[in-house]
Formats: sequence, C-alpha cells, structure tokens
Amino acid sequence: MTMGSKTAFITGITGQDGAYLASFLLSKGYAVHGVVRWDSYAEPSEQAVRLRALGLDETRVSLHMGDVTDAHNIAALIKEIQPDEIYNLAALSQVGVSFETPASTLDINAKGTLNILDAVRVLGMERAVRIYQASSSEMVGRAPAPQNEETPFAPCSPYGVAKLAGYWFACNYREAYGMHISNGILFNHESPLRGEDFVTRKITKAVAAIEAGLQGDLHLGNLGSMRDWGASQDYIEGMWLMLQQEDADDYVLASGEAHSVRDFVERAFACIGVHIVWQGEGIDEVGRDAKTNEVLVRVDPAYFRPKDVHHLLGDAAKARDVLGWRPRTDFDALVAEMVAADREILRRGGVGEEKAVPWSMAG
Ligand code: NAP
Ligand code: F7E
Repeated sequence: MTMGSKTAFITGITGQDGAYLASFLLSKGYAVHGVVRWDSYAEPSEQAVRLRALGLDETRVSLHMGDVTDAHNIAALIKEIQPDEIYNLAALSQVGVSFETPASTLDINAKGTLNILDAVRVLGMERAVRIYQASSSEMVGRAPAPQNEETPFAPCSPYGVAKLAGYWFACNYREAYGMHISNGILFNHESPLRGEDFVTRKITKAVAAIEAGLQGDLHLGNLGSMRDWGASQDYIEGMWLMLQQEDADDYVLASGEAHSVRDFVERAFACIGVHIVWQGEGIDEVGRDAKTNEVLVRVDPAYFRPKDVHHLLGDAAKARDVLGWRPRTDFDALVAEMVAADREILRRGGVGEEKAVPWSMAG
C-alpha cells in the first residue's frame, strides 16, 4: 500500500475523535482536510482547540468552513478536496441533549450522512472514495449484552434513532451503488479531549477540582448505568483499518468490559487516594469519603434521561479477527490518564475553554 499521497476529509475534525484521527493520519503521511462550522467567537479557529492541543494548526491541517447539513456546501468541498477517504464523524453526539434537540439531531446525524454519501454519488466519485461512517452502540440500545454486529437494533434516544438512519443510508449506498462505505459501531470511547458534559470527563474534572478545593461535590444521574469504555486513541486506528480493507463492511469496536458509572467514580477518586463508600438508595444515594465521611457524590434527577440505555458491552471479535484490531488501553489506565490530565490543567491554572485542554497530556 502506498502511503504519503492520500488525502483524507474529516467531518467533525474539531471533536475528540476528529482531532486524534487527524493527528494519526498526518503521521501516516496523509494530507488532512476538515470541516469547521462558523461560530461567533472572536477567533475563527476557536473550535480548533483540540487540534491545537495535539500540536496541529492550519499549517498541518486544511480547515474549510462548512456544515454537513448543507448539501451544496458538502458537495462543493468534496469536489474541491478530491479525497481518497472520508471520515464522517460530524454529529450531535450528546445523547442527553438529543432529547432536547431531536430535529437538529436528525438533520446532522442522518441527513448530514446522506448529504455526504449522495454528494460522492452525484459527483461520480463512487469508485474513487472510501467512506467511514461513525455509527454507535446507541443503535443497539436496550438489546441484551453482549452486543455485536448481528445484534438487532433497538435505539432508545433521538441520537440512537438518527444514527441508525445514518447506518442504513451507509448500507444502502454500499449495496445500491457499490460504494466502499464501512460503519464503525463504536462503543463509548473517552480521552482527556472528551467533551466536559460526558459522564467520564465530568467525573475526572470534578475529582481534580474537589482535590484542589474548587468544588464541593459531584452531582450525577444514573449511577447504575453500565458502559463499555475504551480509549479514543485506540478506536480511531480501527476506523482507519476499516478503510484499508479490500471490501467495505461493518465492525464493532469495543473493549469487551463493562463498568458502571459508580465504578468509574470509585476508580477516579482512587487516583487521588480517596476511597468512596456508597450509602442509601435511588435519589438518596450518596458517595462518601471513607476517611472523612464527607459527601462527595450525590444523585441529581436533573441528569436522568427520559430513557436511558442501561447495559452496553461490546463483542469486537470480528474487528480482532478481520482487522487485527485490539484495544491497548484498559479501564484503569484510561481513568488514570483522564484524572491526570484534569489535575494537570488545574496545576497550570486553567479554568477557561482555551486552557481546558491538557496540552502536556496530548499526542
Ligand atoms: P464530538 O467530540 O462531540 O465531536 C463532534 C464533531 O461534530 C465536532 O467537531 C462538531 O463540531 C462536529 N459537528 C457537529 N455538528 C456538525 C455539523 N452540522 N456540521 C459539521 N460538523 C458538525 O464527538 P466524538 O466523541 O469525537 O465522536 C465522533 C463521532 O463518533 C460522532 O459522530 C459520534 O456520534 C460518534 N460516536 C462517538 C462515540 C464516543 O464514545 N465518543 C461512540 C460511538 C459513536 P463543533 O466543534 O463545531 O461542535
Ligand atoms: O453517558 C449516565 C448516562 O453522556 C453515559 C456518546 O459518545 O457514547 C456516548 O453516549 C452514561 C449514561 O455517554 C450522568 O445516563 C449519569 O447512562 O457519557 P455519556 P453516552 O450517553 O453513553 C455513545 C456510544 C455515543 O455514541 C455517544 O455519542 O452515564 N450518567 N450521570 C450521566 N451522563 C452524563 N452525560 N452526565 C451525568 O451527569
């Protein structure tokens, strides 16, 4: 396989996975292009904070103004960039928020996907481009664990429903037009660059703030929820591997281990030497510091979702056998990395968006 002359186009390049993927593809010699949405911040590249955290600026990645919900814009960009590979990572990715904004979630996660696939078809680039579609374990939703590529879909949120539409568009365009499109059915994956309102980052940020005396306690929703958490840096390599196969296909990427939110809290506090003991039930449950008896974790119904997925546990045997993909980071290492990164941010005095990036932990 010849490297060095390929061009990749990443939607969602300013997100967690997009930043790590851009960095990974650059290390493989790709020319990397991405879409950045207009926003009202003073600096045009304000959203590129994660890219900058990995040492990537506009001399290394080409950023184009755009939006996946705008079919004309996306077609024009694909025509201009002439990518060999497209990674469609753009999404409204916060499941809880998707209950508040179901229509725009559908526009971005489903119609946005269709816009990309159809642009490639209309431009006559069906044979020239390989496409990765960021599908999700939220599509299997309430199906019993463990889940794999054969598990019947049962989404539980507007996010899951919209992702499922995107998944089916990808399958349909692959079958109807012979396009090389692969769905990655990815289970939760995290990192120091994770958005701060996902439960893992919310916990690790709070642990660092509580240790520094900047926060009293941590309010969470469903503590019993089970997730299969892996590391973003491992999963983006699986995305790339899917596009290097002769034939397009769909693959689960997962760690194969499930932990509860409660487990994550315990592990994160353990990183700062605090042992959490749980008391009470339901909304009265609290997590106390075993040594001081201080309440550090409380349940807040404000964080309950209208419907939640309770138990995600992925079986990534197909990715292991066909792609040779294996996660390298285990649960304890992931939590430790995220807590260390959030402690480092505070050590450097970071409080605002710009500083809320673990510069020293990245890359
Ligand atoms: P993320 O950090 O939330 O990033 C989402 C990206 O999508 C951001 O760059 C965002 O841009 C961009 N975006 C949103 N709406 C857009 C639009 N209309 N046009 C163009 N770009 C738009 O998500 P992530 O964790 O990196 O996840 C990457 C993808 O994998 C997403 O599709 C997500 O749904 C999917 N996924 C994630 C996980 C996970 O556990 N992380 C698991 C399964 C699937 P702004 O910076 O402008 O907001
Ligand atoms: O929630 C519970 C919450 O928001 C995990 C996205 O990347 O992975 C992610 O979706 C669990 C849920 O991620 C809080 O109810 C408790 O059961 O971190 P999360 P998610 O919903 O699993 C999938 C695979 C994706 O595709 C998505 O894009 O934790 N939980 N208390 C809480 N969750 C949040 N956010 N905040 C809390 O306070």
